[in-house]
Amino acid sequence: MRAELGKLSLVSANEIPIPEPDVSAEHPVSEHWIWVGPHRPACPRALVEHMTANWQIDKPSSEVHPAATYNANRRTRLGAQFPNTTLVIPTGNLKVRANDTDYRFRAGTDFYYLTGCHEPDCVLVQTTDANGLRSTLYVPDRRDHHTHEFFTDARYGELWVGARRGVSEATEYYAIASAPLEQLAKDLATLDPNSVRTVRGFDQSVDAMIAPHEHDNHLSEALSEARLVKDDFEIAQLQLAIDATIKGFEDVVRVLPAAQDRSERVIEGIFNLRARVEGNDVGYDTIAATGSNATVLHWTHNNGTVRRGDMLLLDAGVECENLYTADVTRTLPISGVFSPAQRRIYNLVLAAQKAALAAVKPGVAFNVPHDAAMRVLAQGLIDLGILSGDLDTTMRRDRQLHRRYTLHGTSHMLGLDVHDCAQARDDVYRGELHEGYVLTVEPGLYFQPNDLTVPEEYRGIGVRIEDDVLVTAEGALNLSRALPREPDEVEAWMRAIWSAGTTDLHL
Ligand SMILES: [Mn+2]
Repeated sequence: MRAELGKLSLVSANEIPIPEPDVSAEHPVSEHWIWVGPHRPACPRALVEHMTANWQIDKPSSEVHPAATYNANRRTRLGAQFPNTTLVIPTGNLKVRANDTDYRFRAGTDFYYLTGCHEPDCVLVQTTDANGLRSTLYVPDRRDHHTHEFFTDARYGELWVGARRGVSEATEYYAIASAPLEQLAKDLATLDPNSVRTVRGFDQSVDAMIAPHEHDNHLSEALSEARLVKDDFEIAQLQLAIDATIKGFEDVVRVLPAAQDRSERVIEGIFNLRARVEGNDVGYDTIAATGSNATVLHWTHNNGTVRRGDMLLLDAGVECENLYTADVTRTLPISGVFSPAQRRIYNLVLAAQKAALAAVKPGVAFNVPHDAAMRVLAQGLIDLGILSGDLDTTMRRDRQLHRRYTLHGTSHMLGLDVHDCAQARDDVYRGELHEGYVLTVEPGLYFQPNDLTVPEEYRGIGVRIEDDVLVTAEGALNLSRALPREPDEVEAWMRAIWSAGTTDLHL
């Protein structure tokens, strides 16, 4: 992709006449001009020469990615599952948000799990055969000062978007053999199509290079299932993300008085600010739902008004630099004190969560904590007069009337993705829990504001309590336990933050 810059000397201003641009996509260069794209004026060759010369070259860094050893082990384990096969795992491409601006790029999870690489367009290719495992990371050529794209390409040019790692830098940093992406199609063409599997749907150009195979899904299943058990690095990263999330919840409480009578977006903004301030991002759109918006499970409009007598359901998670995300929910009284009705429903959900948490341990089926939570909630709904009949009838597989108010499952896996390991086979995902799994425990009750089966005092109340739990050898460790859950503790925690003084954010 280098511009063919012949050996021309700079042209002095009084040497006229220079011919008008006569370049095009078909004839991209001429003696005096270089074509740089549609709707763009041709670029003077003299400027290209000036812009691409006399830059100091930094000494290569010897830094290595903190997870490089873990990534190599993951590639080895994956390769062992696919003998005599080439696996092609793309990260995906930039996606247009509007016209010529893209969304912030977030690496494909499977690709990232095996490489630690954040750059768009890259592709991991690994082959296991009689000679063992060979992995190659295909990375795009740099758009540095060796090409006019350095300053003429606003999407990739390094003067526009910053330097990134090319082949030699990637080899060093990710501790993996690397090759130019531009060589990928040629290399894949030499392979027997029957021996290639890929993860489809991330990169159209890679999908087009590889004939579909009936067992392509085995690769994404294997990758999701490999991620079920978290290694030490992953558990530490999840704890970092959770700790940063707890700070965000504290920030939200701190500004809650200032957010009253304002939009829920004040709350969303404060949580997300904490994520950004610490060099992180959010793992999913923050749900900042007050009042009856809390009964909308994925309320991300966050445009309701924060009112003193209501509760705030805040479902938010920081995604750390290495892409592991927290997923935590607390339901807080905006005034700092639960009303009796709010407290009654809150305590019911808390009892369900405790029942579920107590059930998490190795060897039990994925559904056991959920069933424990649902029995508590269903009994509570009967006690409140919302459901009639006895518990066993309510819980019967062919009845399940409590689900009008509980709405969702109690747990999902958590890791690089907020809903992690989603491509795992169902009998594996929903099979027994094992040491090293990380899952959420998040029962809820949701009384729609117009639900005529619910006593009026509870209509519009939505409560969810969500923690992130590591399955240990003996049982479970609640990684988000530092965030208060007991209603008295929640109220005391809010009081303590407020009595320490609110920050003046000029909201
Ligand atoms: Mn969740």
